Amino acid sequence: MDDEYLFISDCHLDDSRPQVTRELINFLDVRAATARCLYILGDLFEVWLGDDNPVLEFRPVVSSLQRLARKTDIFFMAGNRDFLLGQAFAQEAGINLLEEPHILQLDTSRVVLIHGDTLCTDDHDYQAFRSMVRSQKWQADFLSRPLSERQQIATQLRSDSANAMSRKTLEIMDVNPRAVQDCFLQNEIDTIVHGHTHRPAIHQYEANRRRIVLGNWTPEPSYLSWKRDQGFGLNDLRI
Ligand SMILES: [Mn+2]
Repeated sequence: MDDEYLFISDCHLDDSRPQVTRELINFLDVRAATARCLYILGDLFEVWLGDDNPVLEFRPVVSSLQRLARKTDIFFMAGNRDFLLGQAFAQEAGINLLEEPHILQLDTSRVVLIHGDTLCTDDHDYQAFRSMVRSQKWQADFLSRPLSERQQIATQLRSDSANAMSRKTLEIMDVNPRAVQDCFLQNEIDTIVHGHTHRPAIHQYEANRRRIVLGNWTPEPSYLSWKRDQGFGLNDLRI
């Protein structure tokens, strides 16, 4: 029981989907409470405008994280929607921020944890956008603006992204096979765990390598577990 590791991503919490928020709180309070570690690999929130923006709808999530943090080590890695989540929020919620990529040794497996968007290299527009918003200059400028203005910018960026996505093929928005191979080699690992693409699966490659894709929580909440002697398993939360 105490050596169990859990992984989730892409809950996309949003006040328009209170059911997902309730399911996450239940997961944190019950399922995750017996685990040793919980890794949240990005896009926990649909949008994050900065730690100074008090989102009342998410206060129960913060309380749950605080309760869980007394028993379970919680780690968070940013996604493409909540990359502005910072140290102030982490400290309050009792979670530890991780830089991407993060390497984890689980028994004989060397695992890399990433959000997953860096593997989608066929999406050139998105990669250019990512470089812009991940730069310190852009972030400092964005966070210096009043909340109302940040909200407007975020809404505009999201509608631009939705428009662009409607013109892209499914292949462009999935991982690039070459980027996957590079990820194995550069990090000298045998297992990649990531979210982002919303295509939960365990892919096997040559040389005993594998890529585990976490599911998105809308519409079906799910999580990945790892235990010594059992290995990895993708689990549906509603069963
Ligand atoms: Mn994502």
